[in-house]
Amino acid sequence: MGRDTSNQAKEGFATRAIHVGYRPADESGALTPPVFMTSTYAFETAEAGEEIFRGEREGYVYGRTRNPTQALFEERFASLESAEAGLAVASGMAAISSTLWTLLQAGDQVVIDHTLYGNSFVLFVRGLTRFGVKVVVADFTDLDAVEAAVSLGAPKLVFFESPANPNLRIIDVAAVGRIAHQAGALVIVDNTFATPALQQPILLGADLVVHSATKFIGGHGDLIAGVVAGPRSIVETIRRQGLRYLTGATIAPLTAFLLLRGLKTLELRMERHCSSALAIAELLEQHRAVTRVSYPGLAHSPFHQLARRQMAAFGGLVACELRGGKKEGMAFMNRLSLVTRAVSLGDAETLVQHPASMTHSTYTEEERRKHGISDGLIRFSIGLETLSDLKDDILQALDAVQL
Ligand code: 4LM
Repeated sequence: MGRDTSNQAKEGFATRAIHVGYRPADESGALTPPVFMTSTYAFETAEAGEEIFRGEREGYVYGRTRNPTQALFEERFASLESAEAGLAVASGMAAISSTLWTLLQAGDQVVIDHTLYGNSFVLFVRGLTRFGVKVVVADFTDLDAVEAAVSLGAPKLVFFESPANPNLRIIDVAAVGRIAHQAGALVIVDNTFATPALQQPILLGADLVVHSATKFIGGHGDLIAGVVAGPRSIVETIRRQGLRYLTGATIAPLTAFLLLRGLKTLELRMERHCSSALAIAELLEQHRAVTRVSYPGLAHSPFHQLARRQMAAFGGLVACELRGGKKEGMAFMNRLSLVTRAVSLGDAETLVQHPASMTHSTYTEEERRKHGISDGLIRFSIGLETLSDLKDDILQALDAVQL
């Protein structure tokens, strides 16, 4: 499915999202690349099979590790992340766990930011710790704290999200990267909230990027998938170990096809997610029922300047707290009628959820308090609906909150 790639570095993001790796003439003329629904691949001869297994010859072996539809998505996605190579897997958690199982062993130390998606957090602090990995948790918005944390041992890797789930803290990717690299650690960034349309961590100094492709990359709330991108040698090691025999968390060919479809409109969708999110953040801020709004696009956000430096726009998620707290927040959520009460994000539909009892319920109450995930926090994933309809729904629900 090769396409002349000599021009690709010069082509724009949306062009690459639509064209990298395939042109109709490569196949039957079909505008859209085929979906290869196959579990195994024929070897031309027994010897050819042997050579492919030994890595002496290019070729597909078995569907657990590679499929042509998946390979096309991986090539295209790597181009968008400015990475050498990509690996698509069954979920965001599969991307993270396949990566960590490959890179870590008992006795290693890692340093993580103190707000991560709830299941990423417990994978580190209650999963990997069972197998002898030491996990140091620090507030990555404080570079002195990062410095202190990496100097506690010789960390193998640092891991963080920016914007971070659920409260949209922004981490200085370049600065954390410098500190981590000085300590000899690999830098892994979960880029789910930004997507490569808004931020390319590898250009800022990160080594590896991981994603829940379930979210904005798929973009339509109809699949579960994950991606890793970075240097070819590391990504292929994750495929040969993490995916092949440590997790076996293979992406389905049809899901890879849907991700290719999602990529075509990613830049366009992100523009709408971001402009509507800013408008909703401003609307929330002006309402007397709201005590706090977290959105890096607001000029007075403590993260605004940093976000402007490292992101093209500020993302589709907005978090807020209501006067009173959790009870009023829940009542507000129950009043919404167009906005859907659901976890996940990045869909066409606007979603709202309560992190303390939902996506971040894996944290203990004390961890949530220490890590700044308040009980009253409400998180919106702003969708693609007509903005005035979203505003009307949110306003009527805020007006109904009893203060
Ligand atoms: C949610 N998030 O927040 P899969 N990394 C980040 C995430 O937000 C998520 C994953 C990885 C939510 C799911 C319910 C920053 C998930 C995990 O769900 O395994 O594709 O991704 O609402």
